Formats: sequence, structure tokens, C-alpha cells
Amino acid sequence: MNEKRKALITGITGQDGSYLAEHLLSLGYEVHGLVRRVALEDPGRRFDRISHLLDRLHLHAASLESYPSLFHVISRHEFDECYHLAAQSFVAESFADGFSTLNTNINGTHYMLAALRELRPRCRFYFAGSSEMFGKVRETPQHETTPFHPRSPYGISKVAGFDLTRNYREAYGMFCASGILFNHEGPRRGFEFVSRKVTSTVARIKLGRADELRIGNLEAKRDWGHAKDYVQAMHLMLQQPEPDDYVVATGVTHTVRELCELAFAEVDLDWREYVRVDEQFYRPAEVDLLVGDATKARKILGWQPRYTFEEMIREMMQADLQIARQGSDTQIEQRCFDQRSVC
Ligand code: G4F
Repeated sequence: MNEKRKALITGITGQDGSYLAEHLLSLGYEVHGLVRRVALEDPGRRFDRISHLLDRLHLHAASLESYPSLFHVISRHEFDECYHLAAQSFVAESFADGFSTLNTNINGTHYMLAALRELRPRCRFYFAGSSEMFGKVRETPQHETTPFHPRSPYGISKVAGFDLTRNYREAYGMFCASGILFNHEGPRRGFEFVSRKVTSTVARIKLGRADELRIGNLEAKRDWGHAKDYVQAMHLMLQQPEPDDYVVATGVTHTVRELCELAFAEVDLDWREYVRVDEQFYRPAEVDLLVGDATKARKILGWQPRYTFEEMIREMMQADLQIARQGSDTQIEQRCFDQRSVC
């Protein structure tokens, strides 16, 4: 009988980690996840995206800041695949505390690679690269050979993680692949990111629980896809005969203004009556236009996105309306309040 393949996911409690865990379980994998000890101490709140999966997952307490804790988990299980998704991933926060972002994102990736090299050199490794690595873009659309020019500590940390991953591939012959993922959203997105900030606030406005949406740069353009589609590309990258790097994107771009228009239109409201531009949500250095060319992923991985931008925003709006109608949005309000200065 074939043994189940074992996958380790760092960042399993996040949006991508939860969708990826579902996907791997559906493919018959034994799925393990690293979680911070603080998450184990507050499971009600911190496991909300994976609560429906808990009896099928193997969770291990470890911190990306502690090499011994990662070494300990990796030494005890023969993982076939490792998806390194955990990171401080909010760009605005990386301007507020660049030191923490660089420490966690760069050292965390290096610790994972070093521990795998030492203990499981045949384990296949996925690194969550980002379109933020392109930053001040040198060409449009961006593809795998477009030079990087990151514009935030977060983008810089991702370039370093990308280079580390490639170096372990080239120097030690490990199967290390990076996805260069453009923005990807869904109903499980954190409230600090602009898509979820908009849909959750619009739902509360519709139900009379909020009266305005304060937002930053309306002209910023992003290539937004659905996280459910994007985790499938991560898995496909680790099934190839050779490790490589791939852009994952829809190739379609929208402005933050269009995102607002669409979300308000879903609930028959005029966005101009509620949206207030607030300079506190502008970034010290902005990435104005991101749009990806995923030809390589389409050709080699056979991957393509299924959700359109409109379908995704509709799904997010419906989910946030339901949460608001059930009156269970006190938690959302609390979280937005917690993150008021950054989200
Ligand atoms: O939703 P965002 O915060 O995402 P951002 O900065 O593009 O980064 C996301 O996507 C990257 C690429 O995949 C990831 F690497 C990264 O980890 C993260 O998932 O902001 C999108 C755009 C920005 O241009 C921002 O300036 O929206 C603009 N924006 C305008 N007003 C706002 C706001 N962003 C936020 N978060 N809040 C606002 O009020």
C-alpha cells in the first residue's frame, strides 16, 4: 500500500495556508502545520480559518524566529514537501517595523532551508515569493525575468528569501521552487488588506453599522486573483521534474477605486457617498502598477485562474454580509479597531 505523502505548511493558520491545507487533504496528503505557541493558547480566535480541519491536521508549535524549534519538528517527521508561507506579509506594517519584518521573513526562510538541508535534503521546498519584489516595475507585464526593484522592507525581505531559495537549489541541489504570486484574496483574507477592508466595511455600512470607508491611494493598480486558485499553483510547482520559479497572476489589473465601485454596487450603494481618502493609509513608497504574465505557469504547470475579479469580490461581499447579518461582526469590528492605524 502507498504511504500517504507528508506535507509541512508554515503559516497554516493564514488565508493561503488554510486553502492549501484543504487542497492537500483533498489529494490524500497527511498535512502538518507549524503554529506559534501563542496560537495554541488562543485557538478560538487564531484557528478560525482551519477550525473545520482541525481533526485532520497535525499541528506543531514552533517559531520562525527559533531555529531549534524548527529543527525539532523537522527532525521528527519525514516530510516530502514543505510549503513555506509564514511571514509578516502586510506591506504597510513593514514600513512601521522594518526590523521585525526583515528578521522574521529572511531568517525564518533561512532557518527552514538550513534545517531541511541538514535533516531532509530530499524534501521539496516551496517559497512564497511576491509581486512586491518587482516594486518599481521595469517592464509591464512582469514575468520571471523582470528585474526586481522592491519598494518596501517587505519587498526587500521577499527578494532575500527568493535569492536564498535559489541558492539552496543551485549550491546544494535541493528541490527548491519559488512562486512569484501577485495579490490573491478571498473571504478568508485578513482585514488589514485593502480588498477585505473594503468588503467588510461595505457590509457594515449596508447594515447601518458604519458610515464611511477611509482609504488610501485609490489609483493604485493591482492584479488580484483568488487565493483558492493560487494554492493549486503552489502544489503543481512541487510536482515538476525540475525545480523552477513561476509567476502566478491573472494578467488583469484593476484600481483600488474600481474595487470600491464594485463592492458598493454589489449592495446597491454609490461608493462616492461613503469613501473618504485618508492620507494615513498612503505608503511612504508605493508600487503603482502590478500586472503579471503567467504564461510559464500556464504552459508548464497547466495552471490557470478560474475566478474573475468580479466573481471574487461578489463572493467576499456575500460572505461579509452574512457575517454582518448574523451579528457576528463584533469580532471584525474589534480587529479593525485593533489595526485602525494600519489597515
Ligand atoms: O491589499 P494591500 O495591503 O496589498 P499589497 O500591499 O499589494 O500586498 C499584498 O499583495 C502582495 C503581492 O502578492 C503580497 F506579497 C503581500 O504580502 C500582500 O498580500 O494593498 C493593495 C494596494 C496598495 O497599493 C495600497 O497602497 O491598495 C492600496 N491601498 C489603498 N488604500 C490600501 C488602502 N491598502 C490597504 N491595506 N489599506 C488601505 O486603506
